[in-house]
Amino acid sequence: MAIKVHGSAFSIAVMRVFACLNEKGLEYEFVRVDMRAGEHTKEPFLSLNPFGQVPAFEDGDLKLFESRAVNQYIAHAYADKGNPLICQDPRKMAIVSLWMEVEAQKYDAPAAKLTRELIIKPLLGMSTDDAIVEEQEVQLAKVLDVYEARLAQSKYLGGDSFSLADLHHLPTMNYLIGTRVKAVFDAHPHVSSWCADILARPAWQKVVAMKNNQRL
Ligand SMILES: N[C@@H](CCC(=O)N[C@@H](CS)C(=O)NCC(=O)O)C(=O)O
Repeated sequence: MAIKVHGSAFSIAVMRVFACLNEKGLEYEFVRVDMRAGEHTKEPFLSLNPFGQVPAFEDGDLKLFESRAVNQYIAHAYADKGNPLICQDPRKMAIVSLWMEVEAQKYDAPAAKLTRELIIKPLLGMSTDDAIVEEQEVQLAKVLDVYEARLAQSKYLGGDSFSLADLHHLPTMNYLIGTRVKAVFDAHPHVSSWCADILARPAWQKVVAMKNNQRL
């Protein structure tokens, strides 16, 4: 199998890449990195990602890291496979790119901090910092106010069809919907319907099933 994803099935960035590969119907090998043992901070992993973060990705002799860049590669290289995740039309693609940037620059910071406090820290036996949670819920709500207006006009963030712009939200969304932060999503009806729609995608459900079958 030519495609390999190195990481932990619990990692939001790794799950983002799995979601993309599943949408494309591609086969891949999952190479588990034991993060609790610090394998991501040592060789041979550092040769794949010198920043010591998962995922690392290989497609034959092509080696990549940074989940969003990996997904753009997959969407372009395998454009003719599975579900389309990008647009050929430059004007339509510009809108998809815009919302991919919004996810990375605006949504991800509060969503990832909340995921860390409410999911990852408890999984690692650490205590949640409630002050951070309260502060980041306010930040997330402000971002979702903008999403609510967008999704009142457009079925998906990037346009009429599901794209990478939506997909990139799935891991944090999936984790947070199972926490008190669900109330923040639910306060935005169009956002809430969009979440239910994209979380139900078979490609995403396969990612969840894979995580649930793995040890930390
Ligand atoms: N921007 C990177 C973020 C990667 C990242 O933060 N990975 C986390 C797991 S979700 C990690 O490896 N954390 C361990 C560390 O930073 O030491 C991407 O999207 O790939």
